[in-house]
Amino acid sequence: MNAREPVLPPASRSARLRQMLVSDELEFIMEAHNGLSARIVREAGFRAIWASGLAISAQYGVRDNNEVSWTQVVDTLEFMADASELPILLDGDTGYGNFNNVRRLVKKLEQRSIAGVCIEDKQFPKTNSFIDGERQPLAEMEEFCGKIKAGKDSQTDEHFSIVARVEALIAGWGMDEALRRAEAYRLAGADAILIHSRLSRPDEILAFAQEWARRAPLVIVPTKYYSTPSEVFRKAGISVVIWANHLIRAATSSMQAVAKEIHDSQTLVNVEDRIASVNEIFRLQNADEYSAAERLYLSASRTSSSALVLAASRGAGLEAVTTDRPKVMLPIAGKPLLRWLVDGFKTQGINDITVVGGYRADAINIAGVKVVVNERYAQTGELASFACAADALHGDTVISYGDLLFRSYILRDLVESDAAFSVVVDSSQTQPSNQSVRDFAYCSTADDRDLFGQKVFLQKVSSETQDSRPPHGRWIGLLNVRGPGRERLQHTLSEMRKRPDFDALDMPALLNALIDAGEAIEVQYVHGHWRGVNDLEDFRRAGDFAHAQTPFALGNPGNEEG
Ligand code: SPV
Ligand code: MG
Repeated sequence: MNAREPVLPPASRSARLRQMLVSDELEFIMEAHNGLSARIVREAGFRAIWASGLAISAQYGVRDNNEVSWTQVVDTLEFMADASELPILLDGDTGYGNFNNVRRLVKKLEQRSIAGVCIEDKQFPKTNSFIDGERQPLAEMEEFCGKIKAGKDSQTDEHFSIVARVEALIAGWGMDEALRRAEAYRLAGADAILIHSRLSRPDEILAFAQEWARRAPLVIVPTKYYSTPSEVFRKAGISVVIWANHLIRAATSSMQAVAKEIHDSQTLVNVEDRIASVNEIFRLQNADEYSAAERLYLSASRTSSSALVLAASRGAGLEAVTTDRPKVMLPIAGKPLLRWLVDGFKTQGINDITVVGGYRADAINIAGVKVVVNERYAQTGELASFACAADALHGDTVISYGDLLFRSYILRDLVESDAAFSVVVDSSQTQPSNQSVRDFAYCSTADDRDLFGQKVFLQKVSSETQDSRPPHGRWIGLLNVRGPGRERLQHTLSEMRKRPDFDALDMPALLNALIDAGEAIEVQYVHGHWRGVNDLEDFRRAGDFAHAQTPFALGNPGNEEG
């Protein structure tokens, strides 16, 4: 390129359509009737779209008699334009009224980036040309010229095209009338002439083209004379061929066959491999772009998007009640322990919930959760269970033991933390109260109401209390991972996987490894208000705690513990 040549912006849609009309090449335009078909036309390689009146009315299940209002057509075009960057030539029927309606139509089309409109010289309301075409009354020629002039005068985009469609051959008025009208429309300002025919051979179209002698671009719709080789059109000097209705017809025959097959066989098994996959639909809808945007924009929101619940264990000390189910499925105040937890997540807007099961994972039947199974649960610890789902983590995630009950503010405050890592520590538990209590937390500062608003960080989690130094509380089994914390957590986990003792490790080992790797884990202190279910005594008391969380109207006995 010459260094002094200006860099031109990509041509507008209207400029591209105009270029197709005036170029010496034979161009092809494909019908679309909604956003999805518009995208499919683009992906097939076409350079422009015919927004067919027949196809748009058909996809609404009504007739091609202006039963779809013009504003409904414009709304449909908006979806088509959004779904495809291609120029769209609207089949504008008769212009939906007189010259004034054409002016308003052009204005609205320009506002929606539609590249041009084709109007036909019939009367409103129109009927499709292939239904008793010869009986259809034509518009008065002068009146139609007025519509063309009005449309051209009202466009603000110089490239917007108005194609004038001559129906004289369809209506049986003969070649001379067709030529007379085409010339009048050209002189009125039409950017191209669409000459239509209902014959199965192209003879009258070719005769017209010869007489016309390229006075203005010529557009044809060979629906009826479809067997004519395109080379014939090229030689005849046709500018644009419109394939006018083939996607609505393809969709129709495909839908008819599939509906019948499913109805008759009462199964999906015969059709699944013959139809577009659901993922293909997602792709056409540009679902990936949404996910990327979500990562970009929603990560700043204060809501964690997902939760991971560790629920692989049977529960030491709970063998008597867990022969047929894992601990998380024990009934607490009328519903499984895991249901309490899941409901708690949902209350905070966390709906993407994964549960890692192990022992009797088959018995985890909680609606609204994904279950991942640690098949080696009997030989492995918590960390190996976590690792089964850790690679799939995305977005902000709360990682939770499965045997927790807690007051809702605990989770709310945790997910509102801005920190890459944050944990909940109960400062009321600094002494081993029973055999199973572990996960003692050592923090940068002890819990102190005067500290309100100051940051406290985790230094170590240990199952042993250190004689020299009492712990500051107990980690209750909730970890929030936010923003860039996720990848750092995954990295630390992959390092730990190399350790020979990996199978024996628990979640505190992961917290300690993060701390050793220099991560700051923020502590959110609580003072009670939660329960773990570690043994039969916990199980018995959990019911009272859970009852206290239910609304008053459900018979809250009001004896909350903790
Ligand atoms: C349309 O596609 O709606 C057309 C072309 O107008 S035809 O149906 O052939 O008249
Ligand atoms: Mg039409």
